[in-house]
Amino acid sequence: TTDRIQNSYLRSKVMSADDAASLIKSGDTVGMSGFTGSGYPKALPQALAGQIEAAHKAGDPFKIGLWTGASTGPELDGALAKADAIKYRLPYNSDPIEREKINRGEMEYFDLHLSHVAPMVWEGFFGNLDVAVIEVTGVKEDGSLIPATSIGNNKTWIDCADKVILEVNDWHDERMEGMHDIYYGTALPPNRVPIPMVHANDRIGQRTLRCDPHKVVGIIKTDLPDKNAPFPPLDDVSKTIAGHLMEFLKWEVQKGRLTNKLLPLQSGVGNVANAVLAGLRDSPFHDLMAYTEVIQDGMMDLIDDGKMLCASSTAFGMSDKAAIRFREKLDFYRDKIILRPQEISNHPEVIRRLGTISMNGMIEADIFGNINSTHVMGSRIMNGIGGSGDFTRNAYLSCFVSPSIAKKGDISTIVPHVSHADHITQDVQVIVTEQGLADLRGLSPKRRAELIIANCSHPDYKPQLEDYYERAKKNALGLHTPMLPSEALSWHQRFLEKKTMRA
Ligand code: 0RQ
Repeated sequence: TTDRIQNSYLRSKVMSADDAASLIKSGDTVGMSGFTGSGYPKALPQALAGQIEAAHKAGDPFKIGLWTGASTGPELDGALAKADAIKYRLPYNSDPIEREKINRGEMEYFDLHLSHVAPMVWEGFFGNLDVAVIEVTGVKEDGSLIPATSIGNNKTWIDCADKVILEVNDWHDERMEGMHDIYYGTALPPNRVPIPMVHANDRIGQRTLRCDPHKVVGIIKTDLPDKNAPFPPLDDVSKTIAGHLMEFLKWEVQKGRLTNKLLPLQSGVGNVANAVLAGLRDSPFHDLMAYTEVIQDGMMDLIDDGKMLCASSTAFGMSDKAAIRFREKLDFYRDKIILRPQEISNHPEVIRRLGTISMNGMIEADIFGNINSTHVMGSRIMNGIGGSGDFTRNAYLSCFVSPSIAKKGDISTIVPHVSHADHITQDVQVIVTEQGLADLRGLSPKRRAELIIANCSHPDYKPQLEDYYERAKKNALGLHTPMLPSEALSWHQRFLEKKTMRA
């Protein structure tokens, strides 16, 4: 990979992963690249994990703080969590080992809106960033960096960190150069100015990341693949949910509130979201755009079909198959895909201006339309809020999709009251399960409850919800949002005691 490092000064910084890892000290806060299974460093975190394990054996309680874009791969989060190397983590995680450690109380985790991370780091809210570890495709002669398959917070880590370590990864296709759009116009209050973006496919920045060469203390050469997770075949429940949403969007077109080009789409992670994208393939909609944070298989299919003109994102989240296709057809995709820093891909101002249609998964919804995206039974973190809050509050249409039951029917995802609130009722416009869709726009809490119970709840739980709601209407203190505090979380308590929410 030497020729991928075109700057001769930086070429002199090439070293082994072990040597680079030894530049990180106990107590350091490290900002690493990575968003979903894309563009995260792979060699250094594993070397660092080995060194930290050895330090622990020698009685040294070595730990670091770890900041990223979002979730990463097993070579990063998995390896460091396994080595008990992380004291503090932000802003999003989906690694199973790390999840266990967080839920056992062995690791501190701070979950925040993905668009907030970069500005809050700049504002100094989280303290000093000691080291940035960034995977890139190449280094240009002027020292600027060609990004890889995700941007995430890389710009901010490189700008804010005292030291920078690079992983130049040969596995990434050099032809990706030009797909990135790095905007350097953000500033802190009171000096902020509007972000000059009015279409999802506007380019407002530059193709490469700036980096002061004198901050670079080490470069590692690798050829390790991203971790692309397979998508299982679409199941009937997901297809039914997608079908309800397609009908709804067609109705919006009929009403004249949308055209067949819709508005820029944001789609969350997971199978249901992928099924919704698949549903768009056989729909009358065309000339679609995406303004999202993860480009997954379903979106690539839409671009291949000619249904989608452009997708703006901060990362890929592809299956192995889609990753191969991406390489084969990279010249075709180059002007149709734009990767941006996550403070721009998820920026509330831009999302509000473009008017996105956002579709995200959920853990549970309550009968008034509050959404829990993050916690099982109120206390066990699943992943994090990710970008769902950035998009939900600011979208033109904010939708949540989920099967109406989980864990073989022992859990109803429609409950009297959410056990944790991530998205409040005022932000949530549409809820869809395989049972049906509730369009909540303009409805008072009581009308929302009637519609959610009638359209979205599973038949096994509908009578139970109706019973609760009828009693709440009789006995609640106020009849604006009829709620019985002593019973509101009783379904969750029943599950904890009896392993089922069924009465
Ligand atoms: O667990 O795999 O052990 O069976 O949760 O559930 O139904 O497969 O749905 O993959 O879409 O995930 C909210 C977690 C949904 C996701 C969440 C269990 C269920 C299963 C997964 P098993 P499904 P999904 C852009 C936007 C927040 C971040 C976000 C998420 C597992 O969508 O992380 O939106 N969202 N980002 O059995 C107990 C319930 C449950 C439940 C589901 N009520 N109680 N367990 N499960 N409902 C992307 C980024 O920000 C990067």
